[in-house]
Amino acid sequence: MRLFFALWPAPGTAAALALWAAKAQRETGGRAARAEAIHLTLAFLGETEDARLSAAIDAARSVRCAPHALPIEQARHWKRQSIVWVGPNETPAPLVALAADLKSALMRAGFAIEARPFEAHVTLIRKARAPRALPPLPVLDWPVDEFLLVRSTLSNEGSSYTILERFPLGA
Ligand code: 2AM
Repeated sequence: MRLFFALWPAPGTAAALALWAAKAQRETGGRAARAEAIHLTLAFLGETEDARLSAAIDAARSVRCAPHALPIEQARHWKRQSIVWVGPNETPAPLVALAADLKSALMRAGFAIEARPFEAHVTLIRKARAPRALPPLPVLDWPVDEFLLVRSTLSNEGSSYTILERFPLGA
């Protein structure tokens, strides 16, 4: 199974982001994310044996984090990855801690998590050319009160995602 941990926006926020992505895509070409596929990756496990699923769930259950908000304040194009993403100007401290604690717990459980630092970003367009300008972002509300373990299935139409487990954040 191809697995990752992520934050998922509420349907209204996802719809607003998808609408923005469709507008931005006129500038950049490429493939805009479907509303139901929009997420922020916290930790990417990649191909994982079925037998290791419960170890990943136990590791995630050990993580503590206060609920907070994810501000969506900037939209950027990354040339190297050819993506357009949106995210906060500065990653909120609780989210930095959540990603770091999750990564540590997963590593202690024997998962090989990549060393590259966490950069909170929500990919909205893939295979995107550099835009002259991106449309202004709408005002969005993305409360972070849980994180998810998600299975990614690749197909010709792109990735589809199945939520395997939810981890509520407590105070
Ligand atoms: P991306 O949006 O920056 O491409 C599901 O595939 C999620 O996991 C995507 O959000 C993707 O991030 C991330 N992802 C895919 N492959 C990855 C990898 N090899 N390392 C880290 N994150 C990855």
